[in-house]
Amino acid sequence: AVGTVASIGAAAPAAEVRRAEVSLNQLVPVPVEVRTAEGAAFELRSGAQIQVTAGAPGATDAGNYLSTLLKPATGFGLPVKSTTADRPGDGISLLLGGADPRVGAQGYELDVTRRSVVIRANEPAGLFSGVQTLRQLLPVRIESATRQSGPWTVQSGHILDYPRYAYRGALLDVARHFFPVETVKTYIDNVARYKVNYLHLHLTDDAGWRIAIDSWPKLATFGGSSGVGGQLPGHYSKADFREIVAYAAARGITVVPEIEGPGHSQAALASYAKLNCDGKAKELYTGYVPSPDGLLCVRKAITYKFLDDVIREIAALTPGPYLHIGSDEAHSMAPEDFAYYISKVTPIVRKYGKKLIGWQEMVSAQPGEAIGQYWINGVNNDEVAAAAAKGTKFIMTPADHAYLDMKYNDAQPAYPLGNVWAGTTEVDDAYNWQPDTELPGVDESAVAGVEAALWTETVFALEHIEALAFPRLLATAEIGWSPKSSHNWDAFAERLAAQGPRLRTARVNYTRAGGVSWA
Ligand code: TNX
Repeated sequence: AVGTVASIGAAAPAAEVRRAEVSLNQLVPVPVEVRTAEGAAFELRSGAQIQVTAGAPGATDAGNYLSTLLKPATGFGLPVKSTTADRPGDGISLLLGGADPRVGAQGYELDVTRRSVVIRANEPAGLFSGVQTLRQLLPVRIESATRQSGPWTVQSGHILDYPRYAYRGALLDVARHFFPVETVKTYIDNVARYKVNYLHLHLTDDAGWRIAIDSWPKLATFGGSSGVGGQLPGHYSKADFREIVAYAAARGITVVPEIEGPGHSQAALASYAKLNCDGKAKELYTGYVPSPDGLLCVRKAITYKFLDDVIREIAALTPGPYLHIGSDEAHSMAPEDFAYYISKVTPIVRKYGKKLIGWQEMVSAQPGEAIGQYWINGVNNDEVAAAAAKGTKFIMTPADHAYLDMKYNDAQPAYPLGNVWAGTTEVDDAYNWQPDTELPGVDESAVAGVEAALWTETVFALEHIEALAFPRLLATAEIGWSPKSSHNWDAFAERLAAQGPRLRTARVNYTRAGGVSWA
């Protein structure tokens, strides 16, 4: 129903009163509390301003982001102005401080009346989330890159919203195949829509080293000169990486860099002979499965000089709190050697001021200060449960639900696009799980958050990334954000269907996956 016109009382100005096109009940992820109000919708008009709390750079950032999002389709100027008023007047306001304590550091309140939209949060993160909510409440054509006609309505009402988990990640593997900065930016743009707040970049693997390290330059120039199947070589300069970090931050997203070891390290071993136990450089690896020769030489001192240099340089490029050290699938390594490696790398990460995240294989060996990332059932369940009992927190990325590189179904062609080792994953498989019951011994108190992982052995281009990630990333995003009590496939599927036209208008190459009545 586009722009239904209702009449208002004789005392009111003789303006049209519009009804909104989008309901407050259509959001992904679904908010904690929604109250719709009867009556006129808010309408964004050409003279509108975005008022932000004065003296709060985070509010200005969120305001600038909102302004940038709304300009192309509306054609409006939407200047961002500082305000000291606690209750500013008409238009859109993004206010920092004084939100309901229940919304915490990442939540927000949204109040929409005929005259104004007010987003209030305690921290900038909450304003960024509120901006995404507001964006989804505007008509679908707000997503167009070219000017569209209004009216730009938002349904009146109140939303109080905050995440179930503080960490809601998206992993992008830029190591198996390298993706240019522009591709990463587009992915950031589109995961941000669903309140993802961490971008985990898998920067190194057997098939490629993708980030410039000044003290070990051949890692990038040689180690980055190939990829799986020999295809899509490349690496980020430090300036490129800083650009990604800044672009993400301007959308409320923190980058988590991953430097893999002790397995998945053949690109480094090929770049420097001295990193190898036998002093001979390995060949570049182009295989699809983990290289059997991709293990660092853990008893050699130079290995830790190398790691100290790399982690120092990566930490200096990373404003966020976390640094991921990999640690998966070093199965052929003796457990003492693996434990030795973890015991050496842990203090390096600490020394450079970062919190360590590692894949679940690490938990038996690390002293408890790190965050584990769960990805596979049946490898070390008991160790994971024991670590959780001692206080280790886990990011949950179960491969059979949250691996975006799995094929949707067997009807999909074998190549390219998608693995099957963890089974096929339709949208309902991506949605029907719970982080606190996925693994015995890992209950709600042990869950730091969730992450959807896009490995790229079979992925060559942005259109592939998008076809795999959308819509399944929305399932992980909703599990990570929305209250457990709201978890309901039918309700999700209905709201998800309404995202289709929005993604299409935004030129996101989503898959019209089965089980959803796509609009
Ligand atoms: C397992 S997840 C891996 C990745 C692969 C992925 C392919 C993890 C910690 N290891 O190296 O890319 O499967 O699905």
